[in-house]
Amino acid sequence: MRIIKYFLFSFFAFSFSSPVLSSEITVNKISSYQQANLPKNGTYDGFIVYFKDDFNNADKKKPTTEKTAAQKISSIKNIVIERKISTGGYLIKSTLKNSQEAENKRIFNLLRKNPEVILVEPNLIFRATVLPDNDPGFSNLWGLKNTAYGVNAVTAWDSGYSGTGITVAVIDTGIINHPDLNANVLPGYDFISDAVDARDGNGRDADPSDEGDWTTSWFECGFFYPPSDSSWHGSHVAGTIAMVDNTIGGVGVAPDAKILPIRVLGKCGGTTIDITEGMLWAAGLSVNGITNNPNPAQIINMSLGGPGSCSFTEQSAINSVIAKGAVVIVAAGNENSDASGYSPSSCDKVLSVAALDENGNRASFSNYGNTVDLSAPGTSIYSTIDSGSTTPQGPTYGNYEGTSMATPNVAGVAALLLSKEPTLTPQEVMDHLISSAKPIAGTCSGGCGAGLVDAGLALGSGDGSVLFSDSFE
Ligand SMILES: [Ca+2]
Ligand SMILES: [Ca+2]
Ligand SMILES: [Ca+2]
Repeated sequence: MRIIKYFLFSFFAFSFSSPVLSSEITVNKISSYQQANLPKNGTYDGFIVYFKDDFNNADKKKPTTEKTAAQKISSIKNIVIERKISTGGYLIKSTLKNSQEAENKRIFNLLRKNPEVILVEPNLIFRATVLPDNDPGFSNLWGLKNTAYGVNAVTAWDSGYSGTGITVAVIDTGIINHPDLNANVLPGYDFISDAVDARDGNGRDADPSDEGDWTTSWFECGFFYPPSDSSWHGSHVAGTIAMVDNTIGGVGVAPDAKILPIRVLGKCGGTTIDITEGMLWAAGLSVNGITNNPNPAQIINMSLGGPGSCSFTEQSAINSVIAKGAVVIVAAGNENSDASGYSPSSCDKVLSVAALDENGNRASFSNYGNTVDLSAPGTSIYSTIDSGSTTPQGPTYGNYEGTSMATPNVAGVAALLLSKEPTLTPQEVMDHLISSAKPIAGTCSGGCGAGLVDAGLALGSGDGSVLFSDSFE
């Protein structure tokens, strides 16, 4: 049996937009920003003070200088003007080292009451969050957002969890050289046994580079299948999980997770043996003739499948990697039929993922049914690909759809959860994701499992305890 990638092309798009932020603070309104109380000590570093003269043009008074500012507040002891800041205020600090709360409060209140001062604000300290507002493609990533349709990765990032320390194996077509991926890509392996399928001139090897999976004729692979350009499928999947949080392109669901690329799908798909041995190696188990993987994955993403029920070989490999500590997340399939007729979506102990569209409905192509555990966005998913129609030509981005694209959304959320609760077992990860899923906003005839995976909710319940399980075993 040949196993194929579960994705469909929609359209390719380059999309770069910059955030537009603009706010004018009018003269009359500045005093309305005055707050009555100071935040907790340690959450700010000095005060930003604005003087009336700088906001009172009618009086035609001269703007303050550091000298006149110092004069205006000279009655307040133990403070110093550090510098004028570009918004027109002054940074003022206590001269006492480790100034205590009462002292800060005294300074704050005296500044507030000073007739020359129009506004005092604490100079707040912002902690780093992973919120990727520098990635210009962020606006394209509808599936990451905290909406009725997205997986709500942003809430997990805001609470400080971004996949750090977690490795996700992407069992797929390999990986491309891409500046929005490279920093998160670990050394993987190429498990494609067939040199012709692999297009790299040999059998299994340590280089999982995607050589391109284009085909030029209907019978090139020995079965009837439409010719197509190279898909760069594995890199698109990898990007959805962990595109790098930087100033280019998009960002993954878990931008600090690592990707372990396991190449199993060549131009004609992949075989059960190559896929299952790739899984075993990914999880850190031994495979004959190959040095063990030094970076075992806690999550295995398989955006692939084929018709038929789960085979013994597949189920054995799945059981082994789960026992080793890897959760297995698989695509439900793109046949608009019951997922129980396809594998690995019908295998036991895997998390099987259906695709939703931008309105929260089951995507028209997505499989469904009792073997589906969860759903996730799977249409117009923006991620990393190559621009080449055959061999790699250079990095770009594209929008794909498929249960292949929904699956890495769940894998990414699993990485967020594990970065918060690294001791969860694969079954506990599955239980958390399932029990915390939110109802889908649209409709899903046939059944989309527990609903839409939600990172915020999953991490909210991610305290190591299982809320409840869908398992009746
Ligand atoms: Ca090879
Ligand atoms: Ca290779
Ligand atoms: Ca990026």
